[in-house]
Amino acid sequence: MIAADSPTDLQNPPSSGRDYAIDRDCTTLSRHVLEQLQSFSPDAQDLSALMNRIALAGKLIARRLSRAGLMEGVLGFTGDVNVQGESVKKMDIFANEVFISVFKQSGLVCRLASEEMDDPYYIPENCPMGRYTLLYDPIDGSSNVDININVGSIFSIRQQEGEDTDGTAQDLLHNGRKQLAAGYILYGPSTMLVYSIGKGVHAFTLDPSLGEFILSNENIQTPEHGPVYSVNEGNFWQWDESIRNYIRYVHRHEGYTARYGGAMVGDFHRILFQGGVFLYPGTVKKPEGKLRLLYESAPMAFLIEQSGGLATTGTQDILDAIPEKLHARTPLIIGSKEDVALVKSFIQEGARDQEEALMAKR
Ligand code: FBP
Repeated sequence: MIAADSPTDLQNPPSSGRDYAIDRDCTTLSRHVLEQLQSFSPDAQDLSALMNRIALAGKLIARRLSRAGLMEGVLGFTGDVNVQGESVKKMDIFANEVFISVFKQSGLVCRLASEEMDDPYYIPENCPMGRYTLLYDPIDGSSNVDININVGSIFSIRQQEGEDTDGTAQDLLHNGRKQLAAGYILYGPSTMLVYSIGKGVHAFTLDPSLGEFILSNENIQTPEHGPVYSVNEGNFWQWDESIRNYIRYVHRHEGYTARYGGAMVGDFHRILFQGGVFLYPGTVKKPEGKLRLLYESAPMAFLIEQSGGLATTGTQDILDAIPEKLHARTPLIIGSKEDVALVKSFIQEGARDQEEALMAKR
């Protein structure tokens, strides 16, 4: 079996090719979770089954996306506005319902909270024995859906603490280190599922002929530095001077290249494997930024810390940030250690300049 402590190059199998290929083809997600936990305990079985249900949701959404252009009434807007104040896409609602459906009759997840629902959704038949809460963004990169550019689903699993009798999910308002597992599904040329249970980051590729997610990259390590910077420069004049100075720096220095796909999952996926930094800073209008902490930024921060990278709000690690409400937003700077540290140095310098300017006024 594949050694868990070394990034295994799964494209160049060891000598006993035949056994290895069979073994690789049998390394499904649920099996990999159990191997990671090295246990068949009820908790391990539950987490493995939970991940398998997320994989099923991914397959159902991938199938819909792959045929959306040939089907009536699948693309476009619903005409509604969600709790974020954003116009809702039909695919957002479809994907949201899929995640709810796959957990029905599971006894696993009692409560689901998503970008598309004002309040958490309870699956009565799973409560109270279902001790897990699933937080998710059913379609990340919604602006890409109607033009067939990659999108994703982001998920985070937490233990339910307490009864949450008033349904306000106060027990979820804790930092990201409380996550038991996190990951995303990328709907791109191939469909990939990337996850972590706190034991490294691993990627699975959907094999349509098997209908199974098969292990394709194990123990992914994000390079210390990468040439890519990924940010919507259209917001340049809305940013704090320190972020503008960082962008001016990469514009003036060799070796940097811009990549921004409009879906954080896709931009993050590139950086996870090839290094670099993704930024969605706060703006004058939205100092707290755009991306949601509990089901967008915290799951990605959980992954990047496991792959050797960093994730910050600019002033604290994303995994230490505590949301004041379910749909709280946060500025996000995430990626390779050196590149995130460079952005932070500009922010700290900016803070020092502001401090000195204030002192000078006194
Ligand atoms: P959604 O989850 O509503 O799609 O919002 C998140 C997101 O689409 C990210 O995936 C992406 O990085 C960002 O918003 C794009 O925002 P903008 O269009 O302002 O650059």
